[in-house]
Amino acid sequence: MTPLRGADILARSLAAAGLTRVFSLSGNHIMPVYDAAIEAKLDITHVRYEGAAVHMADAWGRLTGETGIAMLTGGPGHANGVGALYTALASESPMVLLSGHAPLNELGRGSFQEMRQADIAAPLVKASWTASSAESLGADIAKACRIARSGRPGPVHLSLPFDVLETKVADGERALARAADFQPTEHGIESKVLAALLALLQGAARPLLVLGPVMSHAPVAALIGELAKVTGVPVVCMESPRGVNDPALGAFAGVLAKADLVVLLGKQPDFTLRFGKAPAVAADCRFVVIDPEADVLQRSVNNLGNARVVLSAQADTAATVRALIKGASPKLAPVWFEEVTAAVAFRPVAWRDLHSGDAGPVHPVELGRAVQAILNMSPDAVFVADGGEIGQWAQACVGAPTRLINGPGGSIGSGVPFAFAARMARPKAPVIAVMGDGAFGFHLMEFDTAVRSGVPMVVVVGNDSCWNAEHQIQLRTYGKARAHGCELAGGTRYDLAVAALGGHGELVTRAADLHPALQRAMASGKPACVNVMIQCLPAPTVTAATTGGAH
Ligand SMILES: Cc1ncc(C[n+]2csc(CCOP(=O)(O)OP(=O)(O)O)c2C)c(N)n1
Ligand SMILES: [Mg+2]
Repeated sequence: MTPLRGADILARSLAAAGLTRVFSLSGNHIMPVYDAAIEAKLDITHVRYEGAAVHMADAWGRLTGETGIAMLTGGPGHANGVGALYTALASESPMVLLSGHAPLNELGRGSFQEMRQADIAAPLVKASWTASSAESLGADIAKACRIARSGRPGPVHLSLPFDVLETKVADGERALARAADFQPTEHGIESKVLAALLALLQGAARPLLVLGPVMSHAPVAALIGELAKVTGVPVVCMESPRGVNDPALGAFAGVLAKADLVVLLGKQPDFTLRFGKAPAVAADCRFVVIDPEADVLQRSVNNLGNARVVLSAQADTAATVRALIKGASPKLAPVWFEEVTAAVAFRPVAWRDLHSGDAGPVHPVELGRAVQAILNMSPDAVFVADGGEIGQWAQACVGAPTRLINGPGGSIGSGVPFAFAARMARPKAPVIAVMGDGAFGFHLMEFDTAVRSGVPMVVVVGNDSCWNAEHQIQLRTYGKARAHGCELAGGTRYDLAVAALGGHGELVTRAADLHPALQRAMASGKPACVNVMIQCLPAPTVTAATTGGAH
């Protein structure tokens, strides 16, 4: 019998499941876990602000398919971190937030940093609870990871009372969780539902398969192309709060309006799909709704109206996609398939030859072009986009097999922690983030984390000295004379700030210098910031009808 502390049971259970990467900011309540991490061989990345640890665990979850683990201290540490859970929830990212917590034997008596932590996290996660004993900590962490990866993936919170972490369990080995206890459950699509779905696809003239955000995660993203190929039905994965007008989907809105059957696989007919109402979707378009969660399924059917939903069923998204790939015989509607493919790939012709010249500032399209050239050199490159208008430009102009964006939650600021975690997950791959100057400021200090950890990601700042997305709202809604309060200091040298933290900095004021600056940043072997002075433009709206031509 080996006596183990609760903290050892937690740390060793995580290690048994291969979850050794922990993104953390220390604090009194979790120091027993830091101590237990030595024997358990957990690798702790110590960040500079709690929200960054949560964003890193989110990115880790999306990139690896493992549960990302963030660990914060109790009270204010927990409170600082929970906001970042919203991004993970909306992007269906499997992660667990572990937070230290006041000891159970002091609760209600004014304990240090005592707070109703599980209640605070509850609306932002799939499940949220406080561990009640050292004996059950192994089962708790396994359950948290199982919930995070089952059904619609998402974040889970577990609070860790200090006395629970410190209590010694006489037969500690017996309390450890095993790798199998962490495995998610899968809920596949019933064969008769699959048959009905395939028949509906065959019978439709202009069908569309629309997938929810989980299908953009790296371990399953390649299934999107396969699904389109095998079924012969156009497939779109939606993960932007700009919805049908997501510039990364080109002129998709135009073809969506023509569809006669829209199959939603884990995709909710929410604001991003204009609730499925005309004119975004034709009034007589029929819907199939497959969703992992019964309550979401019901809400989706209610949003669309019973009469328009010809088939609805509960099943996991990736499992359904796999079943479709296995069961489908190709549909022969090449004209429609080509029309949708061309619409999604469509970008205004004028962008192709767009050049701002030597005077600068750089046009966002030129910035995108230069980043794309670097990403193209490596098939496992990761592209991260964040920020307001520049984020939209970047997403319209840059593509990569692995892309991480702040997602349907629409919360800016995660780009630096995302890029850091991506480079950690893929130590040999180029990782380039494009961010706004506003968004960049949220987690600038994580360059210190990157320098300490030797993680050389490249972050390109589209510097327009402005919170431009909000400035554009002011211009559109209230007029130029009433646009105020959204300026940032002119031409801030973010590159020098990063260099001061021990990273590599590049300043770019004209397009011709972009490519060499990016190359130097990549070659530096350091975490790098390429600070690009850009034009302050509204985000692109891509519609085939108004732009005349495609490339
Ligand atoms: C957490 C969070 N805070 C505020 C906002 C509102 N918001 C969206 S875009 C934006 C401006 C971002 O500025 P920047 O990153 O410089 O990009 P730009 O629009 O200037 O290209 C703001 C404040 C948000 N979406 N998320
Ligand atoms: Mg800006």
